[in-house]
Amino acid sequence: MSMFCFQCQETAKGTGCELMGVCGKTPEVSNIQDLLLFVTRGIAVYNDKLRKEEKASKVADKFIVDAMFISITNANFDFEAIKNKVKEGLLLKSELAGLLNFSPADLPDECTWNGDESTFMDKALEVGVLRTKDEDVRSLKELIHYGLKGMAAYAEHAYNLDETDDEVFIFMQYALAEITRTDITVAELIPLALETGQYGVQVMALLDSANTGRFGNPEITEVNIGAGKNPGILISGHDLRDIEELLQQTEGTGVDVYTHSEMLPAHYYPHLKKYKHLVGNYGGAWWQQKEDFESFNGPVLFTTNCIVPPSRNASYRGRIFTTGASGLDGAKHIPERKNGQQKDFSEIIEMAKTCLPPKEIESGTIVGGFAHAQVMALADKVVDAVKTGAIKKFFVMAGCDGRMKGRNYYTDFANELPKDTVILTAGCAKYRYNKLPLGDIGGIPRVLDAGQCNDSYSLAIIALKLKEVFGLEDINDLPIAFNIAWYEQKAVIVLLALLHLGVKNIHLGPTLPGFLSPNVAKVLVENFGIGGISTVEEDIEMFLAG
Ligand code: SF4
Ligand code: SF3
Repeated sequence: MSMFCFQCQETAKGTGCELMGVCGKTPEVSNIQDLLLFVTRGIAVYNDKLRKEEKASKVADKFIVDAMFISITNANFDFEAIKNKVKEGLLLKSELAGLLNFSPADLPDECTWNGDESTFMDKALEVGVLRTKDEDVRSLKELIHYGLKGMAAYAEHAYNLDETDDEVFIFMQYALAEITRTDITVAELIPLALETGQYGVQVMALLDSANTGRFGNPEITEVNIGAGKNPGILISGHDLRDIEELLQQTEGTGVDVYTHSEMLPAHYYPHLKKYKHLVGNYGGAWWQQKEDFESFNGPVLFTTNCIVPPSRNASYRGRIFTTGASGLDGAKHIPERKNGQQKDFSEIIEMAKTCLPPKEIESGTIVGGFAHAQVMALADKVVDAVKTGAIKKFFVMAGCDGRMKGRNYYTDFANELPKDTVILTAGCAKYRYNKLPLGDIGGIPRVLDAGQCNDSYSLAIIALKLKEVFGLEDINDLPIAFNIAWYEQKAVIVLLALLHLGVKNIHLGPTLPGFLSPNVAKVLVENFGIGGISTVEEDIEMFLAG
């Protein structure tokens, strides 16, 4: 075994990638990410202790968030960049150690290890997931770890929009410190996992306020999926500050901007859709990028996950740029903002001018923008439709898309749902059904897209408001079923957040996480009614009966 990773839904054989990541992550990258997480946990322990002396470091707050985000599935494949981050982390760790007024006796290995570069790869092999021998403790520690990675991603986007929440940083560091403990028990880890969900809600609320505060509330928008005549830049990932700056810098240059995958919801925000050269959304979900990028013809900018490493002969290889937590060896990385200046996208814009316009691969429009404020503006209509029986049930089908063949289930499920049901979606899971002609119910589209995966928060807010309107005691008494698709760790924080909000009977597919040990899975089934998926027919029958 040269690596071990089981953090995503596509993990090899459903149990773990051991030779090479199904995602394309090499053993070297996987191991250096493990080392980065190890050093990061050490930083968290120190900062947690320094906080008690009122000396917590803001630099550490940011470093931890960056490092966790870097290790999310499909975010960063750049070995050198991650190694440099480890070195930066080691320096920061010893700085923090020097700030403490006392020398704690029982520091974990995460704090005391301070190897030089020549020892990195040997140490990396000791500190990955399998360092925890007990499979239930390992399962819960990783569940929390993955939830924290999702939390870090959302905290980073909010940070980029100048919004932070100290409580989120404090919890993240406390939880990371807790999972360094070798004596921690299952009984302690279960409540910690649920508490992670509580801060998951908090960080999604923070990001919602950062996004809507700067860009306005998402509104119903028809998004063009065709192509125009100008050369274009395709922007992917989740960071709205990046797309805003790209739009500002491309204005008047004759270069159009298109969104890909999780950047689609940028079109729903008033202060982003106002840019006339934000022309449309190009292609499908992240895993279709190989075909989409070939035909796009212009440069592609990744602001976050999900990157699929291009093959050696991919024509678009030299057209890929990364920024933020994302990285890919061989791709140009656009550095962070400095001294209040914008990121400099000029090289991408100059490249775009030399490229052919995108080839049109489809035409028409898709509709979205049904985040909480917009749905609440339609509340009377929605409530009436429920009261008259025109809408019998809502299906929350938020989450991620992925390559697995079995994900056709979600297309079939959407197609087969009775016509008096409405799908509430968020995240790239929507690409399995957002171009189907599913119609509407009295003017309410049967697929209501709230936005990115973090906008699952909107779906929770909508559910809580409906609970209030219908005077119900329990969110589970609403006519809402949860059939969530997951892939990477942002879906883990969304799941933990829903559990924290008291949502029961969530079905998770296309397969249950490989990191859940049988005993941990049993706890989730018995206490929260979590289940997998079966056939479309059986599941629709089960959901409609429930
Ligand atoms: Fe495997 Fe997923 Fe880890 Fe990639 S992220 S190495 S596919 S488990
Ligand atoms: Fe998709 Fe990667 Fe998860 Fe933000 S872009 S939802 S998979």
